[in-house]
Amino acid sequence: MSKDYSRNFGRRMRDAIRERGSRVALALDVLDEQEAYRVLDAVHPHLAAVKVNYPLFLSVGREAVGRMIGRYDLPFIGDFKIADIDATNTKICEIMYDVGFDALIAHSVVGRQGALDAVLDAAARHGRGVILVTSMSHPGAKEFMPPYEDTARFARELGVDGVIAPATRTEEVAAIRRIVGEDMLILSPGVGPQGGKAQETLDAGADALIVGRSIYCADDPETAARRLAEVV
Ligand code: BMP
Repeated sequence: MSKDYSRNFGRRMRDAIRERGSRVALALDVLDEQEAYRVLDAVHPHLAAVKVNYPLFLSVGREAVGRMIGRYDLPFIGDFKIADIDATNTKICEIMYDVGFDALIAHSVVGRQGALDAVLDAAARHGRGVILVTSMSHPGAKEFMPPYEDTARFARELGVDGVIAPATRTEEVAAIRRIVGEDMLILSPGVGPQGGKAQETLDAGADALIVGRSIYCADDPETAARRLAEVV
């Protein structure tokens, strides 16, 4: 077991889902600041969280992302799929929690000793969350990644706040829910262009959907986000 750390992020996400009546986390993979604000201003009332990945972070930089996080009363998740040795992971986490992310996504495949322990320790120092990838939504996830039963058990052992499980294979979402229990968040990407269906994914046990292109590429992002938020 790793050091105990606050489970505030799980609570914060579940509060946001309840209070905002939405199970949608926006994957804000746009490439400029103006576009990011155009989308966020239109859709934020229909969101439970925002996820920022390399495309936006590398395009606009950390100061701009920090300002964005400060402007919306929503949990922000940093999706940098942290997967390095401890010394490097510590630096990445210190930077990203300082930027203001409420939780960071890490890969499970690097293991705990000399890798994820550093992520959990940084989360504990900052009182923030860690979300572990158990299984990915693309077809190639079946080529080399470990069995999802093993990564889900590992997530439970580590006591992370949540896991990523694929909306494109809802039988995995259901199995991962059985393994991780009811307390742990399951966030599921893959709805829309990747082929996953919102209702099926929530029915399988996901707490929230991670949705990008179906919202920010829509002619009317506000309507797209509202309709997704109506799926419960
Ligand atoms: P979209 O809805 O546009 O397919 O975006 C999905 C988002 O979720 C992207 O940010 C992608 O990097 C992320 N993601 C994914 O699609 N599958 C995974 O298994 C894990 C992810 O983080």
